Order: sequence, then structure tokens, then C-alpha cells
Amino acid sequence: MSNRNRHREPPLGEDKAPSAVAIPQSGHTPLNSPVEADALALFRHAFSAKQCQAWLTGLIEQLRWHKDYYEVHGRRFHIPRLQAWVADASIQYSYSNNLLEVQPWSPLLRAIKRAVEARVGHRFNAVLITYYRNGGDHVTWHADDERELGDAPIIASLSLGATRTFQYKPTDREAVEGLPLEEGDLLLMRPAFQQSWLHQVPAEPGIAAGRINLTFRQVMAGEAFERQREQSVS
Ligand SMILES: O=C(O)CCC(=O)C(=O)O
Ligand SMILES: [Mn+2]
Repeated sequence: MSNRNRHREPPLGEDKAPSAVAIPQSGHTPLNSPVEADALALFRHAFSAKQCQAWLTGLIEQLRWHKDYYEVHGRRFHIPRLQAWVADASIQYSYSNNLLEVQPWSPLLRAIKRAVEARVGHRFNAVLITYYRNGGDHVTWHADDERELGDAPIIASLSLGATRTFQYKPTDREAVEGLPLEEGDLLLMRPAFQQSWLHQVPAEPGIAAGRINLTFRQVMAGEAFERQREQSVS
């Protein structure tokens, strides 16, 4: 295994990490899922509703939101959601060969990052922020397994606002599981999850309220982060 994704900062001490609710062994989650405990861990309601609402409002106001696009056979498709990419200055992010704007860490985002790092016991240098304006916005099946995340990516995903269904399935068969992600939920995706599973947030047309999801990542500095897996807007 390469050590491409070795953290630039040392991981936080194990003693500072709270114990995660393992899936499915704890029995405390709504899942009836075969997903291995070493793949996903859920910190249900890791942050209070009041805290989350302040973060949601601040992020919607402060970030520059982009309707990014990808290209297939020369045709351009806009993705069905808004995005913002915030990272250390040395990191770039591109989407279907289109370099995205890298926004700097604001005091608000630094505070959220620190809070997330303290809960999961890992450090991050980048965050992809997705704004689902209503139930029509969605993201289709993919794994976050880009080369620039290294061989063993650890991603912490924080949900704010409306509850949306996070679906996942093994890469080798159609056995879809659904996990409702509620405001304040923190989902830790361990390396096995990106290696053996795909995930998506499907459209849920009945939902009028917005949701923001933040996926904190550790990206290798100095390299372009090319997201190649996005395939469709359906
Ligand atoms: O919105 C979510 O819960 C997941 C978002 C996601 O998969 C991503 O940003 O890669
Ligand atoms: Mn993802």
C-alpha cells in the first residue's frame, strides 16, 4: 500500500475520539444492513439543532455557490445541486477537467472543521460542501475513491438542514440500503466503504427544505483532485 494519503498533521489522539456507533453491531441505528462496522460509523445528532441551524444559515450566506458541470462526449451537463470547495491553499479540485474555485477557510468553516475533527479523531485539509436546495437536488451513485484521496480515504460527512436519505450498495450486487441522515448527524466513511460500496443521495421530490452536506477530506497537497465518477444528472 502506498502512503500517498499520509496525513500531514498527526492524527488526533485516540483518547480524544469519542466512541462511534458502529453499524450494524450497536443495534442503535435504523439500519438492517450488511455494511461492515469497519466501513461506516454514525455519530447520530453529534451537534445540537441550534448549533446546526446557525451553521446552515452562515454557510448559505457566506459561501460562493457554484452550479458545476461535467462533460460527456462534448456535451455539458450541470450537476443537480450547488457546490463549494474549501481547502488549504495548496490543493486544487477539478470536475471533469474543469478546475473549480478553491475558497479559503472562513472562521465559521474552521470552527466546524475543528468540531468535526474532535468528534471523529481525524484531521482534514479540504471540504466539499453540497447544497441540496430542495428534494429535487441529488447526487447519483459514486464512490469517493479519487487517486488524490490516497489508498485509504477517511471522509467525515456532516448533515445540516432537511433529512435526506443516504443510500449505499455493494459494488458487486444490487442490494441497496437506506440511512436517513438527520440534522447534526456525522457519518464517518472509513476506507473499506469507498473500496467496496457505492453511495448516493437520491431525489425526494416531496421535500421543500434545503440541506447542506459537508464531506471533510484529507487530500494530497499539490495535486489536482479530479472527480471522475460523476456520471449522470438523472
Ligand atoms: O450528501 C451526502 O450525504 C453525501 C454527499 C457525497 O456523497 C459527496 O459529497 O461525495
Ligand atoms: Mn460521496
